Amino acid sequence: MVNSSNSDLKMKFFGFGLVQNRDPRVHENRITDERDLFKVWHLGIPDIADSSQWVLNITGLVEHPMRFSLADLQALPQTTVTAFHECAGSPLNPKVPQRRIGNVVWTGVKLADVLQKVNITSEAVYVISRGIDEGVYNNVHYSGYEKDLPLDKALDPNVLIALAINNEPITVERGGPVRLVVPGYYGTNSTKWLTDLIVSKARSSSAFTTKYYMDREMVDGELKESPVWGIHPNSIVVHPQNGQTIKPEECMIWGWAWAEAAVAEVEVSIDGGETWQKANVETRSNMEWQRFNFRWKPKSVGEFCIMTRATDTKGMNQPFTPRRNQVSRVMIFVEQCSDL
Ligand SMILES: Nc1nc2c(c(=O)[nH]1)N[C@H]1C(S)=C(S)[C@@H](COP(=O)(O)O)O[C@H]1N2
Ligand SMILES: [Mo]
Repeated sequence: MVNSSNSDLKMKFFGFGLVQNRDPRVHENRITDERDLFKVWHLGIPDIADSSQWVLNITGLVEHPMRFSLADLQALPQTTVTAFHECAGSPLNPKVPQRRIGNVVWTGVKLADVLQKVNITSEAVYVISRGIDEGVYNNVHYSGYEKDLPLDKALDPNVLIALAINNEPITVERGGPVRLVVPGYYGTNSTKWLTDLIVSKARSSSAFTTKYYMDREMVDGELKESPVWGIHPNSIVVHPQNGQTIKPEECMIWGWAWAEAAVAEVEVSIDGGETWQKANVETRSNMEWQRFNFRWKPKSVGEFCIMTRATDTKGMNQPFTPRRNQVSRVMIFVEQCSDL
C-alpha cells in the first residue's frame, strides 16, 4: 500500500470534451477498436504523470476502510467483461438521440470483490464513486465528478474497477489508470479517474446525479424523476448506411441492438413505421450488443426510410417520441444504376 494521495494532480484541459470517430464503418466489427470508441469528459482531463502513485479509497458504511494502489489492484484476481458502452448524450438535451456506442472488452477487479473485503454494513444502499477531475461545466465550477449506483448493481459481477480496455492499459483520456465500468448502465455512471468509492445509505447529492442525468417527466400530472442508470433498448443500422444508394436487388439490412436487459426482438420497417417485420437477432453473450439482420428486396426504386425498433426481455422498446433511444432511422435510395 502507498500513503500518497492524488491531490497534487493538475488538470490538462478544462470544459466539456468529446472525441468521436465518425467513420461509418466503425461498427462493422463486433469489438470496437479503442481508437474508434468515443471519449467524453465534462470537466477536464487530469495530468497523470505517474500512475504508480494512484490510490483508490473505499470508505463510508464499511467495517474496514481500505486504500488500494494500482499495484494492489493489479495483484487481485482479474475479470474480463465484454460489454456495450453507450453515452446517454448531453444532459442539457437528454432527449436527443446520439447513439455514441461501442462494444469493448474491459479487464479489472470486480467491485463486488473489493466490497467484500471492506465489509459493508447492513445500512448500505448505494455506492458512490468519485473521480479526481475538476473544472467548469455549463458555467459552474465542480471540484470532482461524482456518481452513484444502487447496491445490487454494484454487486453485479460484471461491474469492474477496470484497469484495461481491449487488453491494453486504459489511457488517461479514457479514464486510466483506474476507472469504474458499469456494464448495462449509461456511460455517465462509469466514473473515470476513480479515487473514491463511498458506501452510503443516501444517494450522492452531486450535480451529476441530481441536476444532470436525472430524467424528468410529467406522468398523470405528476413529476416523475428517474436517474439515468440502466440502458434502454436501442439499435443502429450498420448496412445500408444513411444516405447510401443501393441497387433494386435483395439486400441484407443489419446492425446492432442493445439494452441492459438483453434484447429479445428487433423489428424493421421499410414504410416509415406503418408495418413492422421481425428481424433475426442473435442471443446475448455476456453484456455485448446483439447483431440483427433482415433480408429485404426493394419492390420499387425511390427513397426509403428504414426504421428499427428493439424490445428487451422486460418488454421495453424504442419509442417514437423524442428520447435518447427513439426509434432509429436511416434514409436510403434505391436506383437502377449500372455503375454503383
Ligand atoms: N470522472 C469522470 N468520469 C466520467 C465522466 C467525466 O466527465 N468525469 N464522463 C462520463 C460520461 S458522460 C461518459 S459517456 C463516459 C465516457 O467514457 P469514455 O470516455 O471512456 O467513452 O465516462 C463517464 N465517466
Ligand atoms: Mo456520456
